[in-house]
Amino acid sequence: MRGLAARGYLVAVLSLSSCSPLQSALAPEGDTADAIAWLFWFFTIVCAVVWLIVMVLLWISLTRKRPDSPDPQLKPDRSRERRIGIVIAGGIGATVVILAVFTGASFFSNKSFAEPRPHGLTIKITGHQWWWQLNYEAHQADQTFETANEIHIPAGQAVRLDFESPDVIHSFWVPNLAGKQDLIPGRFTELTIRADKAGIYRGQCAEYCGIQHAHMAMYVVAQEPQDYAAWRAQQLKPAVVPKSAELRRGQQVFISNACALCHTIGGTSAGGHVGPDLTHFGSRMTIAAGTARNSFGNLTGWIADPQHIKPYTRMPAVALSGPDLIAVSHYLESLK
Ligand code: HEC
Ligand SMILES: [Cu+2]
Repeated sequence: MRGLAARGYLVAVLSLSSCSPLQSALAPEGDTADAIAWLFWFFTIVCAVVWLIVMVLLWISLTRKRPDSPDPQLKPDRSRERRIGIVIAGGIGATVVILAVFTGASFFSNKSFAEPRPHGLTIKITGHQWWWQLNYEAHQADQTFETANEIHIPAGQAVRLDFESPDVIHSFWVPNLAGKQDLIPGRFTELTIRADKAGIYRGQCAEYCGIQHAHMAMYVVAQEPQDYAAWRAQQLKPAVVPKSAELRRGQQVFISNACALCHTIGGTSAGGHVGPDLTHFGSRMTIAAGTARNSFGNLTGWIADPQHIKPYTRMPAVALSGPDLIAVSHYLESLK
């Protein structure tokens, strides 16, 4: 037990010291995150300097030699009093100026990204307990599509995110790209993000939203424009048609069980809207909002007993025979 705890501690220290940029507001990769990181360092450095000055003054006043016996008449030394007054007034003045500069700096950097900006793509993001529904919007209905938890965007372009929540308050936070934005039931909120370069940026819900709040992660996958275009073209297609007997059986299992009441698979009769759209599930990196890596083993485990992997998730276990479970897992993995 001791050994395990010690190893856990070591892992924690190592991962902190390596300061993984995978999810860090201090490794900005987009304009909004730049502004926030700048603000952070500005506040930290100014406050550190102020603290140092105060500590030095404190040290001087504690160690300064005083006269052994005070003046018996206690006559105030006018010029000394004036000097003390100037120091105190200077301290108060400096505090007021620093606070005003801080307020201005946060106001203007917030203003720079809180206002709607010119953008290309708009994605509607709906926070559910405990996963993210993504609807890519377009002027033509046949250019729209739905996916979940993995937000692909073209690198270098501003993308607008429109937020909605049908249940409780969630908060969208991808620290490498931007600050937090709440998703509030009954209200529309928005955020414009831009990733400077291609990469994968992890984020997670940042407002406690129920028991599986910690398992409500998302990934922003910023791609070179041509890679993004290829991904988008693939997402617009209906699900691939099963090519083997095993995959056909998997599709049949999906359609003839409760799965189809909660999930959509484009091009099939499965049209439920309770859970994530699975039309291209096989192309996603994770299962259940970052809870597990998307692998065949994890997927069978998830379908057999979702409550074990993510207790209280809104997906119930559906009783399937062993071969049916394997077939449906193969089928879902084939949906690239
Ligand atoms: C009552 C509705 C419901 C039923 C029935 C249901 N699911 Fe789900 N499913 C969900 C919800 C809700 C989620 C999101 C869970 C989460 O992330 O917390 C989910 C998540 C999933 C995921 C992960 C998707 C992703 O992108 O992360 C897969 C795969 C999945 N379900 C497959 C199935 C299969 C196969 C069946 C039938 C055997 C099934 N589901 C039955 C509601 C349901
Ligand atoms: Cu949450």
